[in-house]
Amino acid sequence: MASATEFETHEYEYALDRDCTTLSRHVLQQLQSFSPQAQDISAIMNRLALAGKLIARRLSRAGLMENALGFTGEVNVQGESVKKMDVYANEVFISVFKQSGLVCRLASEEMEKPYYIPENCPIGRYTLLYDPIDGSSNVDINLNVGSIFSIRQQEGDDLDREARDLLQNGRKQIAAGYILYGPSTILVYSLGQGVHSFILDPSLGEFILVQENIKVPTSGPVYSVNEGNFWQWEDSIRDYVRYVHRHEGYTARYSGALVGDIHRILLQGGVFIYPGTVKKPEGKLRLLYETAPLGFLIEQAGGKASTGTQNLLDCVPTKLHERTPLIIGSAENVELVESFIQDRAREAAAQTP
Ligand code: P6P
Repeated sequence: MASATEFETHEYEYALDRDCTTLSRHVLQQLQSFSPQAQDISAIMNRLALAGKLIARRLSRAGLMENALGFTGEVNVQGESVKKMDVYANEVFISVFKQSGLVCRLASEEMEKPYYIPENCPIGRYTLLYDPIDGSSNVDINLNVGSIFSIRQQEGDDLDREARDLLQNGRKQIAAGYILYGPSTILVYSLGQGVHSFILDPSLGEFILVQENIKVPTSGPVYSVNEGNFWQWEDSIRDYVRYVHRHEGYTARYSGALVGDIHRILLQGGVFIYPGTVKKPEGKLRLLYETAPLGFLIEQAGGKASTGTQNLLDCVPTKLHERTPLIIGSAENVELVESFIQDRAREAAAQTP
């Protein structure tokens, strides 16, 4: 029962109102409409929330369960060893969206080809692209991992198994976001009208709004990169890392799981870099369900996302699992990295006969 003081100071009303700003309500507020598409997006976001709850529950119990952790012994289309949690999370998304009636096609890091849900196609003209568990190497050591998602309109012919309509730039995304499984489970999303975060309240089973219109600081102290790859990088990235080593005010943070590293940058500022290497100029991260959704979010939060030479949201993939280098975060920090790339490019041009 609220005390008289709480009533007088309206803390009670605030707390109740906050607890009632759930994800589905927020999406409809965002779209300021109850149109069929608004209701579709709200329902899709609700299904994503359900997937997040199921995965969060599994993660919290995995260490106590037989056969929940460790590797399956399989290798996925990325050439990466598959964790049991990768398979579970991928199946969760399929199951949750099969029942949704809303999504016609799922494209996942874990599946070579898109997964069609034909019974949904006449109604749900949407494709969900996702990385079910990003950073799964962290799962067995109880460190944070994440899910990344992107929603696009289904434009292609449903029988087009090459999904050529997905091979468009990141500005075609209707919505994008991530779920961070950490000390609490956080869902961050954007419909193109700002970036907003929700925390899962297990006692309610709801994601409750905690921050609206998040803005990434224009600059920040953090640089997040795996310096173990230093000698595989182009000279320009090495130049940048030498610069931050020699200048005050920088600090290195790198968790090995993209979503947690991006969430830190979103809130505290700085830059995350996963560059290409001399041998693999395209880098490691995948465009359609990793770098493009995160680029969409960070740009919505006032930051920048780049391949180093191109705005990331302008990248047009030639294949579903296309990879791109990623430089993402505070505008000033991203521009500083890009300046080293431009300097080296000018030097190279000047030496070209
Ligand atoms: P590295 C995880 O495998 C992942 O895709 C991202 O979550 C993470 O940022 C990156 O790869 C880590 O890669 O080469 O530094 O171990």
